[in-house]
Amino acid sequence: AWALAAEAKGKTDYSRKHEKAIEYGTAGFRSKAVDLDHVLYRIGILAALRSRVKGATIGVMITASHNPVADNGVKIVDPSGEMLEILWETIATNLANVKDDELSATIIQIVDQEKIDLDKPASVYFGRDTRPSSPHLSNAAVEGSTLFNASVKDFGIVTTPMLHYFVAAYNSNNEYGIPTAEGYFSKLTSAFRAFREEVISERGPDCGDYTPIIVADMANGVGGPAMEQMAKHLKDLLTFEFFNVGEGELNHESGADYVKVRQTLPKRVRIKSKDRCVSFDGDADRIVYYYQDQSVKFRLLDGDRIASLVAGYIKNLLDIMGMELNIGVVQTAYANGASTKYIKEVLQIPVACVHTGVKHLHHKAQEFDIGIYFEANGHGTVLFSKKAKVLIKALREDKSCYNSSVYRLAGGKRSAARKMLTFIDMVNETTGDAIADLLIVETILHARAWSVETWENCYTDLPNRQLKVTVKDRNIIKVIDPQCHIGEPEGLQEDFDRLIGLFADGRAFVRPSGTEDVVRVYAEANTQANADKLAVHIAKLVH
Ligand code: NG1
Ligand code: ZN
Repeated sequence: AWALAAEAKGKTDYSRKHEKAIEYGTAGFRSKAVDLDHVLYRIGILAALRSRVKGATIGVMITASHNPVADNGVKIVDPSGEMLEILWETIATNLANVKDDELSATIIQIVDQEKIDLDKPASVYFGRDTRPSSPHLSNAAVEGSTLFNASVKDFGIVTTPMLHYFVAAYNSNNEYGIPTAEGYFSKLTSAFRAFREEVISERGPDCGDYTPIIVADMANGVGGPAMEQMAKHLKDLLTFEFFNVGEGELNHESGADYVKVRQTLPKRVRIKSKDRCVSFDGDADRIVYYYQDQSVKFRLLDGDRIASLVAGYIKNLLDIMGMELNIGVVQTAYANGASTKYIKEVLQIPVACVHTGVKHLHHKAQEFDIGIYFEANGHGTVLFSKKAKVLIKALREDKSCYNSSVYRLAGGKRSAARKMLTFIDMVNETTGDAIADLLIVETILHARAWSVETWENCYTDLPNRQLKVTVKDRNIIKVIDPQCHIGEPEGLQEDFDRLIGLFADGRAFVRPSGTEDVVRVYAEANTQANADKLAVHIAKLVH
């Protein structure tokens, strides 16, 4: 171990060239790409160690998602496709920040502390987004893993959720799926096709207000090539018109984050009134829907809408199946208040609120038999417990109804069970996945025979505004709960409360971002002008 650790230190290409500290945050490490050489190299080493601890393949994804093109980042994917365990986030932060001459000792410390046997095999899967800096950073990480004798498989340019899927599929001995791009597309699209056939065999081909045409803004990220492949599989069922598929700068004036935060159309997209449009983010783990109404007003259907749509439909299938499963929706403070109210009061489904950060939502959703989690920004998925899967499968196989007078009813139950099972195959249970989520939304809209407007009519969003404030040290702000009440600086929450009290339906909070050097401000109120005003006043209190 000492020999390897000493050799690790010797790689001068990947020496630490600056003193800036970096933290494994809500989405791994993120920073300016030029500052990341040593971080990627060290993460490559750490992934090789982690693989030995878990006795499984580990993933390393090089991306900075929706951030500008000059940024980059990296995150580790654990064996079942989930985010890196929290304890190891600290280990990763420490390893990324030590001085070059402390590197060997730090590696040895991890090896000792975690009782890692370096003679055991290790295996690491790599993926990266379309950033110009990604190939170089990927090489740095691959070198780190190879030095520590890991076998390495580089999937090249793939979406973040695809890499999560590859890791989960491989470690499940192909039970979750085949760990190749073709395996991924074929799993999702076969399920999509099977679901449609089930609906059409029941109802006939008439799908009411649903139209199978989608305008898709790919933000010049990995979603472009991936979606073009996916679309080929489904060309008889869905028609896509793609924009921002690689000709321009990544995430520039386009993509899910731009559309959501600015509440406006992406640039370089041609749409007609009522076209159903989607935007992905740069690594295709987020999706938002939108359209332009007759008065050319922009209408957004964000992650909260997707959660409501999915939760309502699943609850409906459960009712048909007569199955009592514990279903819940998980949101963060960024969820629109109207969506929370709708899910609780109209759908009668419990809603949990957790701290921002995908891992918090994912963990909470695992507590339900069916846990639906979405961030307002469009990142989310649906998780099904083992128990749920077993019960639904048993119902699908239930033949008792063949001889009974309740044939029709039982047939309906079995059909709902078949739908649920194909639905499970269509979601990416490892993480939010723009492609899988698009297929889910299209499936439900088609099954319900809804247009995008019918979907939007479920509830009316409370007007809201998000702002960013740059401060000297964003971490002096400490939030104490998922609703983002302020613990420190003392007295700030009281100032907020006084201000919020002046606005009808007012709600507002701030928190330090985990991915950018800013404090984020969110405000909601009865009118757009009031939401804007509240956000600006809150921002002033933070400055
Ligand atoms: P930060 O920068 O910590 O707000 C953003 C999103 C998170 C999450 C991470 C990536 C908002 C307000 N924040 O984090 O929800 O998606 O990126 O995991 O959308
Ligand atoms: Zn992303």
